[in-house]
Amino acid sequence: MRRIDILTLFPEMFQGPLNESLLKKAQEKGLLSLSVINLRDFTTDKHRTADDTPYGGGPGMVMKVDVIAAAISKVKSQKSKVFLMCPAGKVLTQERIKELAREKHLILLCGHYEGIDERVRELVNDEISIGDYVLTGGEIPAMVLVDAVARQVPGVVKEEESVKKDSFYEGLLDHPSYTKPEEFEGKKVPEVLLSGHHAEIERWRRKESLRRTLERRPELLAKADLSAEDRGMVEELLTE
Ligand code: 4GO
Repeated sequence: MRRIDILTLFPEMFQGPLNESLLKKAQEKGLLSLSVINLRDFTTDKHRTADDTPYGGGPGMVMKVDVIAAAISKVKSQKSKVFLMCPAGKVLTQERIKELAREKHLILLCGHYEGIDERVRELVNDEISIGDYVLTGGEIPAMVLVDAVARQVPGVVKEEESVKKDSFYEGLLDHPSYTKPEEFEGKKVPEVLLSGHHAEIERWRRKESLRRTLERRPELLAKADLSAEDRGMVEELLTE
């Protein structure tokens, strides 16, 4: 059982996406245990102050280190890894997601407002960003991380699908998919997919996956470790 604790000033934000679809099922099946912890519960003054004005002046509020430290201490054990969701962190990749999915206990700290007290950075194992843009808080990035990690946990996504993804289509963009109708506004489903020739279908899918990666994300193709057959297909694509 993987455990993920989310520390936030806005626990209500987590009522939505994490409790639907595959993530809901994963939690029901006991594959994943998600807890959302309200940072405000760790304040000690009568106004329940979780953020304050920045020393040296300037706009906005800064989240207090003492409140965050108390929350981390409460949930942390020897098996925990603590991550701060912030735009200055390392940008998430599928590779990083797979590493995170092997951890027993993740603690995700969501900053909000202008930022967090600098001393919080010493309380975390690492800082993670979901991309090079600034958001109002780390809550949506935490949800993105939870979703991507959850689908790496065995049993969350249908087995055949996840095996394929992990071993075969590694590092490449997905092949195109089609469902009924066979023809829509003159656009037909590729013949090979209706043929029933399993080996041919697999070859076509692999080639389309390579094609798409080559066209849209050539830098991914350079990093992927391709088989001799894959490289043959790339050669074909380059001469088409
Ligand atoms: C994370 C947090 C963007 C990301 C954030 C990101 N913005 N790109 N905003 O993953 C501290 C106060 C950070 C607001 C937070």
